[in-house]
Amino acid sequence: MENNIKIVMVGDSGAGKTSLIMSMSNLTFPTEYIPTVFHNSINITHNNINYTIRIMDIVGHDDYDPIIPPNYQDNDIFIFCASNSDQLSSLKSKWYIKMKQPKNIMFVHTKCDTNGITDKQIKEISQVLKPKCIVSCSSMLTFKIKLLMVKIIEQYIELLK
Ligand SMILES: Nc1nc2c(ncn2[C@@H]2O[C@H](COP(=O)(O)OP(=O)(O)OP(=O)(O)O)[C@@H](O)[C@H]2O)c(=O)[nH]1
Ligand SMILES: [Mg+2]
Repeated sequence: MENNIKIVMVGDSGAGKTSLIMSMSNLTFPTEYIPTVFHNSINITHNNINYTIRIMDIVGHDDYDPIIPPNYQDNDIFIFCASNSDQLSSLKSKWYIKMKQPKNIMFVHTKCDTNGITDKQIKEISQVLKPKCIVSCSSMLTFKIKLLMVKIIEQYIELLK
């Protein structure tokens, strides 16, 4: 059986989406700024099972119209990213609506090394997004990046049930 996990990265410009993908791909931190819309593929083995995580990176800048992947399916996982209050607000007011209120959301508190979001704020946003899971991580420190990947796989397995 092919285990293709499809991910859509969502969030404002500067939320750290591309850095997160790079960090998951290489477990290193990119030093160049890369504004991006691209597909990325990560192979990972977990409990002796091979998975391919296919990630669609969405550019967060207002100059670009955010695009919902044309081949969007119900079992895609949407990773909603924010590293500060403003980005958190637009997840609610902009992205959640633009993405058509997806069901399978994982909330990722990016750049957790900067302490830009409080536990209280995470609780508040969770009431709106109703994420299946919440991970605070730092691409820069490669902190909890592996955990995030495991959570993605667990979420995928859950969706297959
Ligand atoms: N301190 C810190 N900075 C980070 C971290 N991750 C990303 N950054 C910085 O945040 C900035 C934005 O990161 P990107 O990954 O390009 O953000 P993005 O969400 O892809 O932005 P767009 O492509 O414009 O939508 C860059 O300057 C990164 O170096 C982190 O974990 N900690
Ligand atoms: Mg980017």
